[in-house]
Amino acid sequence: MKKILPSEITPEHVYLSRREFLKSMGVLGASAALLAACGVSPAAENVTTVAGPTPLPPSSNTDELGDPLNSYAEITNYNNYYEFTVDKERVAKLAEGYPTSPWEVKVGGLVNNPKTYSLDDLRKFEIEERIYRLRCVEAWSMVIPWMGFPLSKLLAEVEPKAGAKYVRFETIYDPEGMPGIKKNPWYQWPYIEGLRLDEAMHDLTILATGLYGKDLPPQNGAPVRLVVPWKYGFKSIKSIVRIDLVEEMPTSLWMAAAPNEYGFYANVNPNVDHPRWSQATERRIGELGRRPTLMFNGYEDEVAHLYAGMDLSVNF
Ligand SMILES: Nc1nc2c(c(=O)[nH]1)N[C@H]1C(S)=C(S)[C@@H](COP(=O)(O)O)O[C@H]1N2
Ligand SMILES: [Mo]
Repeated sequence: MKKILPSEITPEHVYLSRREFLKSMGVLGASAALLAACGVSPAAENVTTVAGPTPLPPSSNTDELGDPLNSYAEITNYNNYYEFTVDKERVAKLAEGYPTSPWEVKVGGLVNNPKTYSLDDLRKFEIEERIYRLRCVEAWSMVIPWMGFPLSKLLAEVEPKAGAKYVRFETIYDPEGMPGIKKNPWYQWPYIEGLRLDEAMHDLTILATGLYGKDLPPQNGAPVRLVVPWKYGFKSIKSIVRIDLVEEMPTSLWMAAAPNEYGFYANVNPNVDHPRWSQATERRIGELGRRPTLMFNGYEDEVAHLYAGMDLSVNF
């Protein structure tokens, strides 16, 4: 099994000492032009930037395949977050200032130690950097330096009972604060997602609380969202308020909306087309042309064993 490169995982103390180092170099607070000149912040093209905080440089300019990170501006201005709007370039503006503190994540269901996590409780987990590809089912992709911690650490604290087979995640339901909910009433809100327990326990599966070394902005799912890099992006549910261990396979918002188009597993697979478009290639944001889509989004060595014996063209 392929190991995750050390460059993909930076414990917080290493991260913070990098920050101190950069501060001493006078890099922090420097202009975007200087950061770009240092080669740490690839310039965004075709993206209108909502004024935001200056990103901290991540530990590497590329993912483990050598592909460059997307810029902070790209990652925070081209979003899918239907609770706000279906227009990817307007999510940032509409989500600006959305209150994400205080916040609680209720973890329960089939567990021995149900617990409600405050933001302070979540901050007690050791934060790691994870540079992951995000491949949307719509066939665009980005490389994103997330900050977060393995979901398995949180699940270990609550102790799933023997009967727990799946994990069900729920996004905040706030029709007054999130204009897309009322504008798109045909969806079954709140946004729901699910994982099999072994997928949830896999080390690649994280709860992300930041990106580019900063707290997540609202448009990316603040204050805490799931990231499952080998699955289509819609599995990576944002702004989570509930996590339940359950016996039955949860029905996600997308399964309820279009079961023939969006399955429970939703593993990235270039050989199984969406009924309305090919999944063989993708458009990497910031690049011209298209690139081939990789099986399991390039994480095949790490995760293929989870699906041994399953027909992935049927269990999509
Ligand atoms: N609650 C919620 N989570 C969500 C979505 C959404 O509309 N609502 N969109 C999903 C989709 S389709 C994708 S591709 C990713 C996009 O994450 P990003 O905007 O941080 O790149 O979020 C996923 N999580
Ligand atoms: Mo997506």
